[in-house]
Amino acid sequence: MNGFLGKLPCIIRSALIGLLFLLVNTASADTLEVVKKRDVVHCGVTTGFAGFSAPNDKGEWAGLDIDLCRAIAAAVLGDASKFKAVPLNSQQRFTALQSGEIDVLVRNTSVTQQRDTALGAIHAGISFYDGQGFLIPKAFGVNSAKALDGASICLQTGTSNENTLADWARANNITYKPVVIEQFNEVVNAFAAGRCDVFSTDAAGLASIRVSRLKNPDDYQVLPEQISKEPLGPFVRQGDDTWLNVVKWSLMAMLNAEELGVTSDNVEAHLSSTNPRIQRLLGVTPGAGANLGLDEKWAYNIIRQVGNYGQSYARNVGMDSPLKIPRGLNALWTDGGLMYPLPIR
Ligand SMILES: N[C@@H](CCC(=O)N[C@@H](CS)C(=O)NCC(=O)O)C(=O)O
Repeated sequence: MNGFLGKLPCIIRSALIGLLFLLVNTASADTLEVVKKRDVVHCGVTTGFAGFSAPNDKGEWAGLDIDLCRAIAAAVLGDASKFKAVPLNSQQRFTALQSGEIDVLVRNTSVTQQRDTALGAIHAGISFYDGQGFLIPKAFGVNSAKALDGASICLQTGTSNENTLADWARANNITYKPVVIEQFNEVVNAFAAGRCDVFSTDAAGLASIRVSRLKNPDDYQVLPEQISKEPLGPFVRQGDDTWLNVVKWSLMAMLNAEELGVTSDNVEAHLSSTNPRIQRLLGVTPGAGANLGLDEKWAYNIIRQVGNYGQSYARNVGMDSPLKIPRGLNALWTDGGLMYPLPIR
């Protein structure tokens, strides 16, 4: 089957595998029960993208996406460390979800109509709003993406970046030479060695590559334009609404906690809060946990062990991190951003 599938274009291959998966698995889809029995969440992440999912100095996986893996583990198993990071390159990620190798894909993955429908996958919220951009050596001497006509552009196989760039170039009458490489390390090395003029992927990813992968970050710049919307979020398998809810509401718990000013440091004190919203979030007033098939301390455990969304953002990609990405669209709606936590009631 691999030989036959291997000859098909990537999207058709993924769609076929998705269909096969759905036919085989619809009846037995109960990821929550599987995870509870296994006592560990299998979380699909990148092969190493600093700020989002990468091993830190101590060799432990860390990042904004990893914090969501940890949050799901805390909600379901009461212990944020009970997750296994399964590193996947861009090309492998949906197949790993379809085959059951992972329970959830938490990796800078853009929600698109095709991915949300035809691959047997469905998104469970947006954890980071991004847009596709361009990283160039300053010596290249341009300040606008429109000046990239004729450039060679490095991209990774299996990303939405390939099609988005092609659409944008066509619409703007720009020609370019795509240099498409499957493994992330190899794309970075190709760019660093000057085998392409430009690297194009999500802007936050480019900020991460610039700071963590290039020898002299100051010799490079991310161009100001973004050519697309890239709403990044976790994906689960279609047909498993209970698990979809667990993942979705774990993210919502982190956002609600930020909105309510509940942090990992003050959550203990908030247990005696008289605010009914905080009482429901922390399980002091029961109900939300039972609705999800979880312990009433599900959100308390997330906040205590992982923190709220703002804390996770600041330490991984924001001002307390090397990336220093402003909150921008990822600020709460009350601060002019798009993060609008759905109410827990
Ligand atoms: N958001 C885009 C791009 C995400 C993506 O996969 N980016 C590449 C960087 S070019 C990546 O994260 N690679 C890491 C890896 O393969 O481990 C998508 O969902 O396709």
